[in-house]
Amino acid sequence: MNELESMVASATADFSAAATPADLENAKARYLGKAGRVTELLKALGALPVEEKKARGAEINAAKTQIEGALTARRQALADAELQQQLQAESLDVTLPGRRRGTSGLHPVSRTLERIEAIFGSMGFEVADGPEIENDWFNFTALNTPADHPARSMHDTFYVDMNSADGSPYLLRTHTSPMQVRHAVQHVKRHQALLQVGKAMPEIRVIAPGRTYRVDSDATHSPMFHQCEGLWIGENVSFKDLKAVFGDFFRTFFETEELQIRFRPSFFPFTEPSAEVDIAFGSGPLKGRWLEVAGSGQVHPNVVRNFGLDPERYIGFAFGMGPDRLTMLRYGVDDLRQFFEGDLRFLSQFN
Ligand code: 2NM
Repeated sequence: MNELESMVASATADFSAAATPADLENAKARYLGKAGRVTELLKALGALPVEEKKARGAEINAAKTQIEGALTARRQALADAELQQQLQAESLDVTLPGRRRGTSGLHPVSRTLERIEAIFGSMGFEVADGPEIENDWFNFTALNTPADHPARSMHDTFYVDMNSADGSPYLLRTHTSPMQVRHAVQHVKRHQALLQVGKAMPEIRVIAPGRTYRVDSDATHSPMFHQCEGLWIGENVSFKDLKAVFGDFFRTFFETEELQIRFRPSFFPFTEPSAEVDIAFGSGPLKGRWLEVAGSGQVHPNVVRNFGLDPERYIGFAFGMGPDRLTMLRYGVDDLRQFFEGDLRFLSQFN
């Protein structure tokens, strides 16, 4: 092997040994760079006699071409390897099944609440909203519930370890009536100008659906449960209107015309007289059985006064029902607790 051949062999070996493009460029510089071996040889040509220059130059250039060829081949090989590595790392198996997003749906009790709102909405009722943490006035006092009433005891009501402005502790609302009180007070304030000149105020017609809390837990009671209360106050609103509203509501809610309604005398602090409301289906698995579905009554004069109205002029009815219970009846569920355990195998059946 002559000197040029061994230089080509050595360059080829150096290039092969270069593991990265940077190593390769360093190796290249040793041969083809400004002070590289090929460049040095070409510079040395100047010192040769003219007749040797041409042949020697051709030999060196042939070696240079071989080295450049080896360099190009190695560059390509390194680039190919890098591409292969990248393809491997970013490989995507398009035959794998896609990630499932899954479908979602409403909680069965939410479905009931939506139905209640839609049905009462179609009868001209507004939907009230309000806080779940209440004070003593809105939850009890305004509703004519006396200080010694058992509902106010620690055994029945969840109290919050913080006092409201009047010095009594905040509590988790035990019914949705406080929303009705808030709504009625606002309504009366809004129409104060009419009332002051003795004109009739637009009727209060509102429902108050939402979460409520009581110290109670078994198959038919959950410490958190839902209520929907209703209130209709005007100058001429009577029990017959209540009966008509309930008839329309329950027939629409349960999608049957064969439905009976009856009222049984009862007692609530906020209504007088008061009545429990029972319904009986004319067909289906519960046919002919009286089912208690609501409490109701004519709003007590003290409560009407707390709304800011004159009970001699304004009168009406209120009612309260349990959307959880209505959901159980509509779907044939027998354990209330299933609604609140969050088991999707149960909950997804309603979607
Ligand atoms: C019931 C039964 C009877 C009721 C009363 C009121 C208000 F705000 F007018 F005083 N709201 N809801 C009421 C009346 C609730 O639940 C069983």
